[in-house]
Amino acid sequence: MRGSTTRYLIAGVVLLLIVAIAFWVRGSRSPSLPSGLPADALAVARERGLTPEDIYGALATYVPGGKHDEFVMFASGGHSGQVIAIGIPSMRILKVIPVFVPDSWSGYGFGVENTAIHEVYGRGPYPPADTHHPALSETNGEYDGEFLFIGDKLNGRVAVIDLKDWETKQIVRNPVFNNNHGAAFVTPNTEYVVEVSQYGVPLGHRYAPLERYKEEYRGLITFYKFDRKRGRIVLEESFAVELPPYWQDLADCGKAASDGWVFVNSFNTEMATGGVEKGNPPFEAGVSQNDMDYLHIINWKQAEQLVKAGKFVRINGFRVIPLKEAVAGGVLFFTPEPKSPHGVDVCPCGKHIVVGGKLDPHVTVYNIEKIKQAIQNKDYEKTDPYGVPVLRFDATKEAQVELGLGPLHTQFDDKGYAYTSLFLDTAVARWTLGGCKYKAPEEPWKLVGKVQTHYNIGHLAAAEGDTVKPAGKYLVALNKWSVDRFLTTGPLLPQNLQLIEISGTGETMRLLADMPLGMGEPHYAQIIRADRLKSWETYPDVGWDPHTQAKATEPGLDKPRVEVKGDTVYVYSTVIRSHFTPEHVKVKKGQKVVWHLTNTERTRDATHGFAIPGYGIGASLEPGETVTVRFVADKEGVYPFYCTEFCSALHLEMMGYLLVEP
Ligand code: CUK
Ligand code: CUA
Repeated sequence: MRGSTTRYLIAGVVLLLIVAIAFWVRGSRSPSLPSGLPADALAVARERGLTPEDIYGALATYVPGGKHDEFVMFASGGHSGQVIAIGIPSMRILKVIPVFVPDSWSGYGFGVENTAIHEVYGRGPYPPADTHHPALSETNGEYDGEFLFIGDKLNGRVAVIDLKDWETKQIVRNPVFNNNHGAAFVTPNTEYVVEVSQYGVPLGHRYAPLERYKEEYRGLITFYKFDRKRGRIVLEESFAVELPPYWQDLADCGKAASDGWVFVNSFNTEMATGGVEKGNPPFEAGVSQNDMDYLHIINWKQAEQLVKAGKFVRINGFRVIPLKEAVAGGVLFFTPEPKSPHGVDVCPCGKHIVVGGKLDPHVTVYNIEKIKQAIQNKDYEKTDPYGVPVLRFDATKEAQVELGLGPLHTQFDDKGYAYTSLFLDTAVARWTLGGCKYKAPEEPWKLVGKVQTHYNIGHLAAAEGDTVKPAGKYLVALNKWSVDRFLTTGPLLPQNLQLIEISGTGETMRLLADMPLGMGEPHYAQIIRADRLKSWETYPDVGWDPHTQAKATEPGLDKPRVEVKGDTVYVYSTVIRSHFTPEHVKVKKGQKVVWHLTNTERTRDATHGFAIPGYGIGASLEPGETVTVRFVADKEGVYPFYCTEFCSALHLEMMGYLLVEP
C-alpha cells in the first residue's frame, strides 16, 4: 500500500515536470508578441505562427491599396529580355516593360509597326536577350526620372525606355561588337550611354581564328551619344575605343570628383583561349592564373577630343579610336586589381572607386586624386603587351577592406556606409567609407555589420545607391538561388529579391521581406524615389504615336473609313468602349492591308486590345494611342478580331470581322 502511494507520488511529480517542461518549451517557441497590436491582429499573428520579426517586416512593407510605394525599383528581366518595375517597400510588381521581346499587353505588341523592336526586326523572329544592367538617366549625378537604359549581354544591344509612358523607344545593336556586359551605364548628365564588351572577338563582326587571339581579337568600350530631346541614341555622334582582348567586365562612370572618367574591370588578362577538349586548361582555370588583372581607367572627355581631332577609324561606318591612338592620346590607363575582379562602383562623392575581387576576401578602394597624380607623374609599373601604361598599384590604392568571401558589387547610403554583396558568404557586408562627403560614426575602412541573405547574392541595389545623393533606408539583395524559401515550383525555382532595412547604424540591418520572382534572371536593379518620375496618365492627345512621342502625321486617324489604293487596303479604325469602327473589314486574298487603329478614349486606364487570329497581330492601345499594323491578307477565311483587354461590361461584344474573300 505504502509502496504504491510512493509510486503514485513519483508518477505525479514526473507528470507535473513534463507538463511544466512542455509549457516552457512552448513558451520559448512562441516568443512574446508586441502588446500594442489589436487583439484580432494578435490572434492572426499567433495562429499563423509569426514572430515579432515577421510582424515588423510585414508592417514595414505593407502598402495599402490607394497608398503608393515610396520607391520604384527597375530590375533587369534577364532571359525574358524585359524590365520589371517593382514598388518598394511593398516588393510588388507594378509592371513588366517589354524591351527586347514584344508583348501584346502593351502598345509594344506583336505585328505593330510603330515600335522600337519592329524598327529593327520587323515582324520577327525576335532573338532572345539577356538583359543585365538597367541605368536611369541622370542630371548632375542624380536620377532625373526621364529615361531608362538597359543592356543585352547576349547580342551586344542597348535599349532606351522613355519613362513618360514606360515604353521602349529604341534598340541599338552595336555596329562593331556582338556581346557586352558593362552595359548600360550613364555619365552624370547622360551625355553618353556606355556599353562595354565582355568576351573578346574580332572587331566588326568578322572571322579570325582563335590562334590569332592576341593579334586580332579585341575588347571595346562604346560611348553612345544620347539626344534627350529626341529620346534617342544618335549613332553618328557616338564612338568607341578599342581595348586589348582582356575580358572587360563591369563598369561605372565617374561622378563629381571623377567626372569625365569611366572605370572598367577586366579579367582574363592571361588571354586564355580555352579548349579543354584539346587538353588546354578550361576557361575557368585559364582566366584565373594571374594574381592581378587590370582596372581600366578611361578618360572619356579626352576621347571626345581625339574624335574631334579625327583620330579614329571607321569600322562598319562607326567611329572607333584605335588602341594605339587611345594610349598616345592619354585616354586609357590601367592599374592592377586583385584576382578576378567583378564589380566596380564609384562612391557618392566620386573620389573612391571600389572593386570587388571574386577570389579575394577584400574590396580594393582606389582614389581618383591618386590616380590622377600617378598619371601626371607617369608613375608606371610597366606597360602591358599593347603599350597601355600600368600605374603603380600602391600609388593608386587608398584602402583594402576585408569583408568576407566572394565580394561582388557595392552600393552606398546617405550615412557614409558602403554595402557589398558577398556571393560565397551569401551576405551583405556594411562597411565605412573614409574621406567621403558622407561620414559614418565608426572608424573608416572597417567592416561594421553583416546581414545574411538567401541565397547566393549577386547584385544589390540601394535606394538611389549609385548617385551622388543616395537615399539610404532600403537595400535589395538580388539573390540567384531561393532553394527552400518558397513552395517548390518544379526544378526551376524563382529568384529571391530580399528587402533589407538600412536606416540604422552599425550592425543594425533588418531583413524585411522576401520576394519570389519567377522570371529569369534579374541581374541588377536601380531604385528611384517615386516622386522623381513624371509619368503620363494618358497620352497627351488622341492619335498619339508613342514611337515618335508626337501626334501621328497621318491625317484623319479619328475618322473611321476604308480606302483602297492600288493593291493596298487602308483601314482607319477608332477604338472606344465598346466598339471598333468599322466592324466589317472586307479584303480580297492577296491584298495588302495597312490598318491604323486609334484609341479615342481620354479616360485614365481605358485601354483596349486588338488581336487578329491567323495573322500574328496582338496589340494594345492605351488611351490616345494610335498603332499601325501591316500585313498581306494571304489566307482566305473569316477572322474575328477583338479587344483583348477587359475594358467594359460589353467587352466581349467589342469585336469585328476581317473577311478575306477568295
Ligand atoms: S553581373 Cu555581377 S551578379 Cu552580369 Cu552585373 Cu550579375
Ligand atoms: Cu475594349 Cu475590351
